[in-house]
Amino acid sequence: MSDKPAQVAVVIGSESDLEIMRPCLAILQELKIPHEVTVASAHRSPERAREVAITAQERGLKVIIAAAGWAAHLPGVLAAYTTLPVIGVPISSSPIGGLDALYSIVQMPPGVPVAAVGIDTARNAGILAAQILALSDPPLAERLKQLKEQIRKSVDEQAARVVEEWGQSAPRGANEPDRA
Ligand code: RP5
Repeated sequence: MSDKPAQVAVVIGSESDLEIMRPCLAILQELKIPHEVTVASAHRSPERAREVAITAQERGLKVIIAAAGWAAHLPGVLAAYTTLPVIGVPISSSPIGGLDALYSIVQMPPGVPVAAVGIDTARNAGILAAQILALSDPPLAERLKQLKEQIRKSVDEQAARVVEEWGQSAPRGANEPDRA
C-alpha cells in the first residue's frame, strides 16, 4: 500500500476471500495504484457495507472492486449506494463453485450495473480498475501499455516453446476434428 490517498477500494465479503483476491492486490501494487482493502458483508454487516459505499467518493476513491461468494450481493449493494464504478469478482467458495456468485453479480437489475469479471478472476478486476483510472492518468496508461506488451511477449515465448517441441507446423491432422 502507499501513503497516497487510495483510488481503488477492494472490499471482500469475508477474510476467507483474501487468498483468491491476492492477484488483484498484486496487480494494483505493480501498477502503482494506491488502494485500500477492507472486509464488509452485504448480509452479515450491511451497515458496514453501506458505510464503505456512501463515504467512498468523498474519501477520493474512484473505483470499487467487491469480491464475494455464495449469493454475492456485496457488489450490487455497494453499487446501490454510489455512482462510482463497481467491479464484482465472483468467488468460488460455495458448494456450486461460484456460479451462484457469478449470477448474483452479473444479473443486476436495470439501472444499477456492476461490471463482472470471471469466477475467481481477481487479477482482471485490478486491470479493469486500472483501465478506468488510466482514462485520466497518462502515466498509468503508459504502465498499462507495458503490461499488455509483457502479456503479448509471453504468448510469443509460449509459441516459441511449442514450435521448438513440435516443429514449425502442427502435426498432420492435429487440428482437424476426429472423423469416424
Ligand atoms: C461470502 O460467504 C463471502 O464472500 C465468502 O466467499 C463466503 C464464505 O464466507 P465465510 O463463511 O468463509 O466467512 O459472504
